Amino acid sequence: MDDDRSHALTPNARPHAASETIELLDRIEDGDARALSRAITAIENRAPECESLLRALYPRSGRAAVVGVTGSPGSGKSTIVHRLAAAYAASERRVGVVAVDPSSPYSGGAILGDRIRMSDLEENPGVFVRSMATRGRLGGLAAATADVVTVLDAAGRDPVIVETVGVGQDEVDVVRLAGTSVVVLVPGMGDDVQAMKAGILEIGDIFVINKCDRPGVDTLERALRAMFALGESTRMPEPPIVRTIATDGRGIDALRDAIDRRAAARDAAPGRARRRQAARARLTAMLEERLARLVLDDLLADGEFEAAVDAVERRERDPYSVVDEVLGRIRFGRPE
Ligand SMILES: Nc1nc2c(ncn2[C@@H]2O[C@H](COP(=O)(O)OP(=O)(O)O)[C@@H](O)[C@H]2O)c(=O)[nH]1
Ligand SMILES: [Mg+2]
Repeated sequence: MDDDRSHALTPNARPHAASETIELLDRIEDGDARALSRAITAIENRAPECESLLRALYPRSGRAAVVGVTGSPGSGKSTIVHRLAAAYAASERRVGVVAVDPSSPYSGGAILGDRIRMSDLEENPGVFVRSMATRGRLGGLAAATADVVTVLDAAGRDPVIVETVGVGQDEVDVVRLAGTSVVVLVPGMGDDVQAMKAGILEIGDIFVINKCDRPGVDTLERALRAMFALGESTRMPEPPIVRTIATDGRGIDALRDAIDRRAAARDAAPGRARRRQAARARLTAMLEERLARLVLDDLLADGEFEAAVDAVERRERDPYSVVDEVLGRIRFGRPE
């Protein structure tokens, strides 16, 4: 067979692979769930063959409302996403759900307490659910999530709802990819402070106060409004605050309305600014991932990274010179 490297430079060099890709592409566009699954698995594994597929799918994406749902663990994101997806599916929308939450019950991993079961959602033909593994990933989470969203979008899923824990830069990067971000807070936990810390407040388009069956709802709403008033002028108009009790579905229709209103206004100035931000976040995420892969896969010898970790931990080396030395190989390592 021909050399993989030359193939990478000339994407159409193997007509066989190309026709396979075209077939998968057609099936994805037809809404074939098996084809979707296959493509997403390839993306998750960062399989090289998924790249030509993504290149072809990208221009066909951009129609779906991409909704990020973020908030602390246990705030009720999965329950909300479940209700929301079911509500859209009930009105003939074909919904995509991506869970980027390591503790998410979609993943089938350890399920805490009475967390909602997602199996009925997975059996809903109008809803395609997929979870993303977050462990052991180096820099690629946001990029991989963006690719999965692209596939679902091109497959006609609309909305595409992404659940993610709002902690850590990786997660914030994921949220930035969404056209609309929903921040879930719960009363009585000093949430105002939590939200500020994560930098989530600035990127929230819609705020949900979930667990409104608990005390402290008014206090939280006042704290939120006070923070909007303090914010920059970019917060005009103030983002809507929706009260929900996700466990019994209360407020989900109002949340859906708020999401749809934003989606309808996507060509207004804030929507355009957000799309530009999303494109920027996407390019940044992809550059970070590619660079990390280049360094870890191509520049470092086997075991070299762990050896450097040991040396830095023992203070035998400093991380600055390690990074300088490794990046130096990009400049000097190129063939003439
Ligand atoms: N009391 C109450 N519990 C809720 C509500 N929404 C979700 N929960 C519960 O909160 C827990 C965490 O919910 P989950 O959706 O898994 O949260 P996630 O970690 O943010 O995805 C579960 O036990 C839910 O049943 C609500 O509105 N009121
Ligand atoms: Mg969850």
